[in-house]
Amino acid sequence: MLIRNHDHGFHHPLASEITPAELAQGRRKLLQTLGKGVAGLSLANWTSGAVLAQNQARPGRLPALNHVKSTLSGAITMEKSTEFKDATSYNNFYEFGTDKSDPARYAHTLKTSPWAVNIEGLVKKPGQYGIEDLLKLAAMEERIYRMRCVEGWSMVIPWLGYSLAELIRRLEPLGSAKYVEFVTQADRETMPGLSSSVIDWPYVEGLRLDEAMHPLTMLSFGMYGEVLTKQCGAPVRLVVPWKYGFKSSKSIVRIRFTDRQPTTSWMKSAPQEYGFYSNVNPGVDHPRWSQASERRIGEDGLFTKKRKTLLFNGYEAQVGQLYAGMDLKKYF
Ligand SMILES: Nc1nc2c(c(=O)[nH]1)N[C@H]1C(S)=C(S)[C@@H](COP(=O)(O)O)O[C@H]1N2
Ligand SMILES: [Mo]
Repeated sequence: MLIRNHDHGFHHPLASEITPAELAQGRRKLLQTLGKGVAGLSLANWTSGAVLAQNQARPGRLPALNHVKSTLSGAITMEKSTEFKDATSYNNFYEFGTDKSDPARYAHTLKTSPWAVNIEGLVKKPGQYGIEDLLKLAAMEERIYRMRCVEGWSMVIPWLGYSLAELIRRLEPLGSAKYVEFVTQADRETMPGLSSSVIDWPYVEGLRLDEAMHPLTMLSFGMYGEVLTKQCGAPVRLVVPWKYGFKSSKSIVRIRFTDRQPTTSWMKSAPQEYGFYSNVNPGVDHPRWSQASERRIGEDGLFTKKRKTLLFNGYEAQVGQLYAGMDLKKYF
């Protein structure tokens, strides 16, 4: 599971993999693009000029997003960030296949423009919100979060976005709203993984309203200073750093406020393995493996001693109160 295959043909080559000739060509393209103005940036045709930084799209890379460093407690870990190439080549995005290298190989077909998120259910301001408006809704911050996948690997990612609470507050949830459901893109034309029935598509996730409103919960549009790569959930995804990775739904198209706990895709396919909460907890094992330790992608080899997993993935000081008095073995 942890042996990585580096021979997987990127569709957005990394700067380090580009030859001098390609570099020169890329520079020419960039100059042409700059001549046309921001609107001419093909990679960024889904995003708005307002949030793009001055000096865009290094050859072979995605357009930059203007941002400030977050001052939120717990938003910056001092641990070293995972290499961009590792964070974008070892992924879970079942809509493009179940192999860790499938998203990097196949997600280029994902159509991110036009894109809108439908807001539904128990809110005063439902409706369709275009990605351009969501990008401008609140100050874009960089937050460096520790992430932990249920399968035992972890990463450190510099995300760009803002607290989901910024959006939720503006939508004015009704008093009866207790949960938020996130539904993601499911398009047979562009997502080859949908032909498999591992998941009852579309991929659905959910949070309790107070978890969704917690300042650490992010609506993310970018990573490493740039717009999100497709394999990482472009153009907009959730980031919930104290929960296992599968709670962070990618390529969101619908957000629904409800009074009942949503039935998530993973609860449907294996309820005894994946609970609604799925808080990172070294003391609660997955039925088929231990959750006590982890390997950091790109840093820990197969024979390195594993790292100890932390309760709430190390964010206990920030989020522990949300679960005061709850039996975490029962509500796993
Ligand atoms: N739509 C969608 N979102 C998804 C998934 C998926 O298969 N489909 N996989 C989840 C899982 S299991 C993990 S670990 C994270 C992985 O995010 P990353 O590839 O950016 O590390 O995305 C989550 N979000
Ligand atoms: Mo995961």
